[in-house]
Amino acid sequence: LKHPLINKWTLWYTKPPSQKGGVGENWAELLKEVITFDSVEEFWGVYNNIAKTSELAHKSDYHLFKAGVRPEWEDPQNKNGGKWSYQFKSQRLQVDELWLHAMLGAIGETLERENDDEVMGVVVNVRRGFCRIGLWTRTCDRKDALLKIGEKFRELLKLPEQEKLEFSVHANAAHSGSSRAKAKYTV
Ligand code: M7G
Repeated sequence: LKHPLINKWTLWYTKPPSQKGGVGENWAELLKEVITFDSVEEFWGVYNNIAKTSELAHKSDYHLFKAGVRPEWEDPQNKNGGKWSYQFKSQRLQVDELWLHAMLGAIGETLERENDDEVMGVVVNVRRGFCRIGLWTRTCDRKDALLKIGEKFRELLKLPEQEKLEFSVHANAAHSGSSRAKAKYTV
């Protein structure tokens, strides 16, 4: 018996560049599609068989996106969007738990109201000395809907009062070549 998910989801992985760098090492070539699933059981099957985020090398990412949406700014369904993100000093257990909660919120569709149609996917970035968890949305100026989603994401991650979640616009990140674009909203 399989418990169907409302949407089909694809897991992606960003491979860290090799030490030498070189040809075939740009963003698009490091991004790998892993698997697509549409049931709770398949989700756990995948989860139990891949490396934990805390075991990944620096510069790795996992992305869990709705099937048919590439986890990139350039995708037609992302190009007008943005992301909520939370950056923190990585501690093994914390990142694994936050990432699991983020994925469950996405596939369980608990992050938005039924007609919002905003959530594109969730991402975890493993970087030197810190991690970042993000939630990508389809648009970047539906303030009320986006703030509600940010609040839900905060609750899901169980962030303490003093921690901030920031919303940034993909177009700005793409322009500045970095994800550290200025925050448009904060919750
Ligand atoms: P990041 O992984 O968002 O954050 O971006 P970081 O700065 O903490 O590592 C790192 C780099 O990856 C960017 O400067 C881009 O070169 C590349 N990159 C990241 N994303 C999400 C994209 C994307 O959606 N499209 C393209 N073309 N490059 C990206």
